[in-house]
Amino acid sequence: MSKLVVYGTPASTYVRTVRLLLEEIAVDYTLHRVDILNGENKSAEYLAKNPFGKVPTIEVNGELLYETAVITEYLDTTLADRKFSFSELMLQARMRQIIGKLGRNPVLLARLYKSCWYQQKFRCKIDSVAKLNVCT
Ligand SMILES: N[C@@H](CCC(=O)N[C@@H](CS)C(=O)NCC(=O)O)C(=O)O
Repeated sequence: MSKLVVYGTPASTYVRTVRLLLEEIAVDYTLHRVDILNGENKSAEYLAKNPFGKVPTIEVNGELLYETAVITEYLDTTLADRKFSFSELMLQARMRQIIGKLGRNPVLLARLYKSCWYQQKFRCKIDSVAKLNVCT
């Protein structure tokens, strides 16, 4: 696999989701900043990568992929033997549901993370969060 590129704004929860997975898998990648606050995501250059103008988009082996749930599924399958996915269909669906709602409602997300059920089922390795330094 050629070096992976993640296009996006570090603070975006969707971008963080993809980067957290990459940190967990321990794969080398480049973050190419596309700042949604100054409209870079609507530039012709970025729209050529993702016609919806949303972040993240990844580039892997010359292919472009967008939509966080699709990206994470692809990365987990190709790089981690689905270590971070569920085999049970309902849990798979719930994971996609959470990923789909990530950027929409941070308060709901915080509540989800605090719930015991989610902590047990989606035990994430918080160490990765510290590595990302998403504010810079
Ligand atoms: N369905 C997309 C949503 C991504 C998304 O909404 N990203 C936000 C950042 S958190 C974005 O690009 N916003 C810029 C805009 O809508 O102009 C995904 O799952 O990747």
